Amino acid sequence: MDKIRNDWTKEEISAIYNRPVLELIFEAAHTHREYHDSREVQVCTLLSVKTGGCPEDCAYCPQAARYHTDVEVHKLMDVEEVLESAREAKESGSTRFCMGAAWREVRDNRDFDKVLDMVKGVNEMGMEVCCTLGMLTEEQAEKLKSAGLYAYNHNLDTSEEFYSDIISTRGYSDRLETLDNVRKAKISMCSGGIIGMGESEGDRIGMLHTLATLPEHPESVPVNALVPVEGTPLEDQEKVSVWEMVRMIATARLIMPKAMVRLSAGRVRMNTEEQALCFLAGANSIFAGDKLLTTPNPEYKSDEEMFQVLNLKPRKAFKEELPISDPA
Ligand code: SAM
Ligand code: DTB
Ligand code: SF4
Repeated sequence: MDKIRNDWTKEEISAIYNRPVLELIFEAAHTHREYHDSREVQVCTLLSVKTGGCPEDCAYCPQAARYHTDVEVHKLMDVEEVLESAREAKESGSTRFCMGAAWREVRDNRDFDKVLDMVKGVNEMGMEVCCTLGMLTEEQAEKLKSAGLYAYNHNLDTSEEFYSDIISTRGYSDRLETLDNVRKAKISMCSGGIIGMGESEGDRIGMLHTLATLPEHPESVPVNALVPVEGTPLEDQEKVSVWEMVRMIATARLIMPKAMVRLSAGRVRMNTEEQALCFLAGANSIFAGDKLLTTPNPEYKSDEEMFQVLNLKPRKAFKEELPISDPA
């Protein structure tokens, strides 16, 4: 097993990304089997606990207040309602429950206290609790940790160079600062990005480079394909080819071998064969349930069928994210 490296250069990452695709898949599949049980895929559930009306201008996002999309604004949900959803997710086989809020940043107010109660409640159910709430201070990260938060999702989305083409209301360094606060609070880090926003190959490599050269790799790296939403500036972006998803996933797998690589948004436009290639390339997690935060996702039933066809099984909660000793 090769040493985990944090000193990747962009040239090295680019050479991996550009390998002949079948070779790239083969190598990523090999590394995947060294570090993970390749028959297992973690099933996670998302819930938008506070929807729409966001002051940020992220060009991909249906929840930004300034774009006219079909998303209806909804204030922060009640704790009980959220816990009920988490129970249902658990019953359907999810082991990670991720609560998203359309906030620019967390504020120290009653809504945050409510989120802390949600975290506590979901943690008590024995699921990995994740939140994605925007920017966090170190103190807020510590409060979330004390309430039982397992992971925090905060995506870099793209490269530092392309970032300002997509978002003007905050900078790349703000993103990195929150990730640092998450690390300091010893919360598991989930950070990845989106492809299909008009970025170059260099931007994709740049984002992977930033993630893979952090002092510690994120434990979880979501790879999203843009879901173009009417009313957003990116509504007319073309669908990315499966080979681009495969290259992103395989490269992430090879340079951050221990991370969970999540085949996130965009699955509604992929068939089973295309998703199978992503699993072969090293993806080992999906979001289940017919909705992501606000956009459609495959139905439980079709994912169940896919798991059967591909002989995949849902991964248990809190499983050690380390090498398996006996891959029998
Ligand atoms: N407001 C918080 C933030 O921006 O960090 C949390 C919620 S935000 C919706 C979480 C992530 O969803 C974004 O960072 C982005 O990567 C992803 N996302 C949002 N809209 C998307 C879309 N249309 N297609 C693909 N991914 C999307
Ligand atoms: C991530 O990288 N993808 C998920 C999760 N983290 C929060 C969100 C995808 C959202 C897609 C757009 C929507 O449904 O609103
Ligand atoms: Fe707001 Fe997050 Fe959407 Fe950006 S991605 S507009 S911060 S909800």
